[in-house]
Amino acid sequence: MSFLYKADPARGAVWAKLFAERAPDIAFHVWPDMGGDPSRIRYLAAWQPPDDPMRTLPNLEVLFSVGAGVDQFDLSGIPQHVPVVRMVEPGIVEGMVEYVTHAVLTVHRDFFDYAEQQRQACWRELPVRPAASFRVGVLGLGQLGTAVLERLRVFGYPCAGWSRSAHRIEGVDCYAGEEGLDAFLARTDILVCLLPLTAATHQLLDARLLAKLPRGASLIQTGRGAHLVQDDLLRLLEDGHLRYALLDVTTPEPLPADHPLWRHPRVRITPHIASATRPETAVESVLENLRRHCSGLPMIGEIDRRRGY
Ligand code: NDP
Ligand code: OXD
Repeated sequence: MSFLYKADPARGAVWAKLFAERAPDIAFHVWPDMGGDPSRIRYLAAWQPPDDPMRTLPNLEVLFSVGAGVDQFDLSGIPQHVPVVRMVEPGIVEGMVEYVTHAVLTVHRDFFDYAEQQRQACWRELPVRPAASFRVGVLGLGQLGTAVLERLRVFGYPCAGWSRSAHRIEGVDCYAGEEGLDAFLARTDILVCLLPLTAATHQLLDARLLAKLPRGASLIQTGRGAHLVQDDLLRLLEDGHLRYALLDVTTPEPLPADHPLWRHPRVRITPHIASATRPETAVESVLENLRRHCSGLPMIGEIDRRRGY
């Protein structure tokens, strides 16, 4: 059986080494090398599949995303009989927990103000507010949102989450669906977006939604750029409704050098690095799914095409 990897070639080389150690019977290729015969490729792990994927790989059986999201795929070119699997693996979870924890602490412990004070060589203590006074709310209770909340809870932040279907997480107030959204927003001082990008979540974070947060709330955006209406964010930051925004994803990526978000004093931007798949654990997860696929079992992370995630 042949497996094709089509994403960052340096990471591909690490995957190749891990496959050689852990599954030497699988012929592993890194795009554009397809082992001379593309019709032998049965499995593809990609960030972007090749154009016209089924013409290029006529015997493809499974499409794996090398990331947690699948919104980068044009699913109209992938026939229904080819399952699409997002990345579920502990490495990507750990990275996101670290990023969001740092972002929440940045807001809570006044690191925006201290950075400004440092620019002015100003040595001034600000009052420390307890974690209990920052209510954190996470949009999305999947592998990432749940892990983030479980960690933040330990710091003493009052924690809540919002999802499409009802969830129960110890120590976290769970809200669901449109009917739960307003109450969730009204109790949230630090909003974290960890939703997948779908037709239902595209531009969800607009002025109407963000205005439902309490005055002085902050946004941590680690989902996808297209969740957020950036002009609305700028307006709400200007009129003081929102205090800070920490953005790991933007529209477009990279954000153009002259975009006003870059220089906004209450915005922090990182270049889509909140978390990434870790090859060691990702390969383990893909190999487990290959075993499941070969035994006719459902794979972990298989997406539901009607929902889009
Ligand atoms: P999951 O599929 O595990 O979880 C998605 C969650 O979002 C689920 O709880 C789901 O609800 C909820 N959801 C989806 N649609 C809606 C909706 N319309 N209304 C309410 N809730 C909804 O995804 P992951 O946790 O693995 O990843 C989430 C996203 O994080 C990725 O899709 C990607 O966009 C982003 N990401 C960003 C990275 C970065 O570096 N910036 C890195 C990795 C991921 P339910 O539980 O009811 O199904
Ligand atoms: C992902 C990402 O979806 O890195 O994994 O954004």
